[in-house]
Amino acid sequence: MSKRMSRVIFGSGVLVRIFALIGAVVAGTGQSLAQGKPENWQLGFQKGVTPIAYQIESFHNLLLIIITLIALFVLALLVIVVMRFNEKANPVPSKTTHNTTIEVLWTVIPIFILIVIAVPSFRLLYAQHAYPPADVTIKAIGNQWYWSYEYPDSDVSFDSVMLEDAELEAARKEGFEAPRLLAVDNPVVVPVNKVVHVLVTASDVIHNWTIPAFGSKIDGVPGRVTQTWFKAEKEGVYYGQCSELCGIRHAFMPIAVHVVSNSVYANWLKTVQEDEEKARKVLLQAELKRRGITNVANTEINPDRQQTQVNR
Ligand SMILES: [Cu+2]
Repeated sequence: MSKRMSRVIFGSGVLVRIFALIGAVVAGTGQSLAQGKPENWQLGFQKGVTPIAYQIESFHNLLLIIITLIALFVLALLVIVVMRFNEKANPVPSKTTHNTTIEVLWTVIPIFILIVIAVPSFRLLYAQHAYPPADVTIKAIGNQWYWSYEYPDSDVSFDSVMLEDAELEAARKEGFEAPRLLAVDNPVVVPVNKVVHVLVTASDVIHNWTIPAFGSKIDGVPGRVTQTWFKAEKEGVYYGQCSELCGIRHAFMPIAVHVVSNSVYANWLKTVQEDEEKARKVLLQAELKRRGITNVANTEINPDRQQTQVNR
C-alpha cells in the first residue's frame, strides 16, 4: 500500500468515524426499539432480554467489525491496483510471480481471523445447548396454522391462534397492546428470571418456534421433539413468528410470550385451568401495570386482588 493511500485510509480517522457511526446506529436502534416486536425502519436486532440473545448480539457486532475491516482492506487493494497498475500508469508490467513472504501472510492471517471468530462462535453454540435445570417446561406443538401449548407439570394445555383484524380491535379496547399479525388469543405465559425449557414438535409439517428477543429459534418436526431454552430477564410481551415455510397461512401463526412476575405467573397458572376469561384479566392487569396505564374501563376485575393497583 502506498504511503499516500495508507494516510488516506488510516491517518485521517476515516475508520474511526465509520466505527463511531456503526456504533451509534447499533446503540441507537437498540434503545429506540419497541420491546419484544419489530419496528418500522428497524436496523439491527430486536433488543434481547436473555443471556443467549445478548451473546448473539455481541457476536454479531464482532463479526460486523471484522467484515467491515476486510471489505475496506480489499477495496483499498482494488483501488491501488486500478490506479497504479493500469496500462497508462504502468506500461511495462513486472514479471514477478512468487513472493514467499506474502504467500505465508495471506495464509496465516486468515487462519488467525478464523480462530478469533471461532472462539465466541463455539462458546455461543455451547451455551445454546447447555441446558440449565428447568424451572418451567413448556411443550409447543406446531399445527397448520396455529400453535398448541402444554404445561406438562401443571396439566394446562391450550391452542394459540392469531387474532384477526376485528378481534384485534376488541383486544385493544380491552386494554391489550395487540399488534397486528403478532397478537394471539391465548399467549404463552412464563415467569421472569426463570429458566424455561421449550419442547417443540409438530403435528403435520415442519414449523419453527422463534422469539427473536430470546435468541430462540428451533424447528418443530413431526414425530420428533426438539428443544430450546431461555431465561427472560425483563417482564414484557415478546412476539415471534413461525420461521419454517409451512403452507398457505405460514405468515399467520405468530408466537406470543408474556413474561410476568412470579406472583402473576402463579395466579395465571391457577386460574387458566378453571376460567380462561379470568386468566386473561390477570394478564391484562399485569400488562396495564407494566405500561403504566390507569384509565381503562375494566381494570377492576381480578382474581386474588393482587393486581388491583394499576398506578405506577
Ligand atoms: Cu408454521
